[in-house]
Amino acid sequence: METVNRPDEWKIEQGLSGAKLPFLDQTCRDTVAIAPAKWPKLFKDEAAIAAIGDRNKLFVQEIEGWKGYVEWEKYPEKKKLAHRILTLQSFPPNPEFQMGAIPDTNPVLPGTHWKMWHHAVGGELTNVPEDSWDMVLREKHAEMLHLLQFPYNGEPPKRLVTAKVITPNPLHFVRNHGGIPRIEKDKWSLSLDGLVANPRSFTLDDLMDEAQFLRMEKLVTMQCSGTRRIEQISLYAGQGDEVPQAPWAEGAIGTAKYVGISLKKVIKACGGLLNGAKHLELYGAETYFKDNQVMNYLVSVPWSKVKANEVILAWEMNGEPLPKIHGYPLRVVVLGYIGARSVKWLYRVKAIEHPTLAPVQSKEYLYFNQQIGKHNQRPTDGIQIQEMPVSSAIMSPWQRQVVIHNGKIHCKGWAYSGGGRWPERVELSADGGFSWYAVPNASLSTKHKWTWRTWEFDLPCDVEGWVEIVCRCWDNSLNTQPLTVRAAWNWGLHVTSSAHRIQVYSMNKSRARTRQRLEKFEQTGSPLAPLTWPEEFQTQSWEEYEQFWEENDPRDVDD
Ligand SMILES: Nc1nc2c(c(=O)[nH]1)N[C@H]1C(S)=C(S)[C@@H](COP(=O)(O)O)O[C@H]1N2
Ligand SMILES: [Mo]
Repeated sequence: METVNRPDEWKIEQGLSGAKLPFLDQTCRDTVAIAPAKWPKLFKDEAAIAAIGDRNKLFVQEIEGWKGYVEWEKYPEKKKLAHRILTLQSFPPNPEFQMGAIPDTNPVLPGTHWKMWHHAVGGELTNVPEDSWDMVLREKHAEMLHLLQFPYNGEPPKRLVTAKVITPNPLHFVRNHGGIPRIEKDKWSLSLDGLVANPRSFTLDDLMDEAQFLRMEKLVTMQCSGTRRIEQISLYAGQGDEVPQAPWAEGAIGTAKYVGISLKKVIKACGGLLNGAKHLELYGAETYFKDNQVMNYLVSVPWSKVKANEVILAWEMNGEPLPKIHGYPLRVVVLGYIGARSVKWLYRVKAIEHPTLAPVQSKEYLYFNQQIGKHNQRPTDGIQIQEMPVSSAIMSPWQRQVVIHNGKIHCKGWAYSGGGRWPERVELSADGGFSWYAVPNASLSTKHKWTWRTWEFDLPCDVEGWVEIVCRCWDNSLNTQPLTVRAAWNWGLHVTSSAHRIQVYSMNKSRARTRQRLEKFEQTGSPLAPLTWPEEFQTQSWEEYEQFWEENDPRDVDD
């Protein structure tokens, strides 16, 4: 007899290949299995695309010296042409990783769609994917974990996330929604328009004129609201935002000293806002794609935030001009808000009445409640994420790591709170969150209003075997973190702010028997790692075994 099941049947039944699992529709008299769709055959209407015109003329560099910048917001007609080109053809799927295996590669995900969309629109965007990757290799550290090659999303490895309180520029995480424009500083200018009294534009020299604008220097932690998303993905698949749900670990956070000026002062220099202006729409120069539409990267921040001098226009990062990948020549830094509002490659600020309708603001970076999913979500069901809640993470040891210790496991990590709150206390537990130890103040880095605190701690752990180490933070408002990922899970896969849990195998060498056993491994040359390698020696002599039963009651008794 031959087996008739598909070879991966067992994995499918066990939910290990979730994307291949049929849906069960139990709403009819007989249950119907809905098989996963196959990606449709690709099509491309070459003739219709050619008829639209010469893409090298249609989609040109808007301003000389601004490589990779195509202006879309001013030209609705041009947007329509790009949309038509994108709908006259189809594209292959991105790899499934939320309900399947994550590739063993670095870059982890290639961003197939995004590369092809750029190539399809062509013109100035033709070389953007390749150009941007070159820039990554030039500006970032050789040990970066490239989660998504294009648009580039990368974080430092855990070992380096908190190695320094101030993150060196090459190690600062990067989160892009498109390419990396290359703008010459002397050709750059910023325009302010919309509901301002006197619309005008500024060169970088204008903004750097200290007689006009007071310099600001701030130490700021920037956190992407996708930080630690992998914990939500590992639990359940979700939508995330459009850029293939970058499977961030704990490294989408970094701290830098920025130099610049307050956006409020620049608005003042334009004669202030007109009546009704409540939001500032911020424009980034690269091209973003959503639903076959092209656009520039747009978000908005409330005037109240700007008025408090908490929105900075920055040109310097850790004593250097902004790296190109971080927004050169000028970016926004919004203190205490999610990274998404800190627009890079800023070229325009427009005063408007309401939060922008641009999709990054209105359809992404939303925090849904748990009854909201793919089949009932509306953008208005989500809270637009601005300030991040209090959070923390363990950077050492790692999930599933075996730790040999003398009764205390040495742990390292970070803690952060948004909105100008800061970590007051960091606590760790070695028993899944039953008993907690506070990290002494001396083991936490200095407090600042807008930054994280890094920490180290020797966590008492008596037991042998698998333990769950948990970390949580209390901020200065005494907010703390939900205890489980499930409690914070949401369809958008944002704001993974639950207490950080890792499972670690504890080998406690302060116990005589463990110490002796470790010596035995050494004497016999029996490999210690991996944990599952069988011991190559007896763990008890027969004499000891028999002696035990002589001294103790037998296993079973007769009456
Ligand atoms: N123009 C532009 N600005 C942007 C983005 C972008 O894709 N384009 N990404 C935002 C997001 S989501 C984050 S988390 C931060 C990341 O900043 P970094 O790449 O300098 O670390 O930039 C924000 N500013
Ligand atoms: Mo982000």
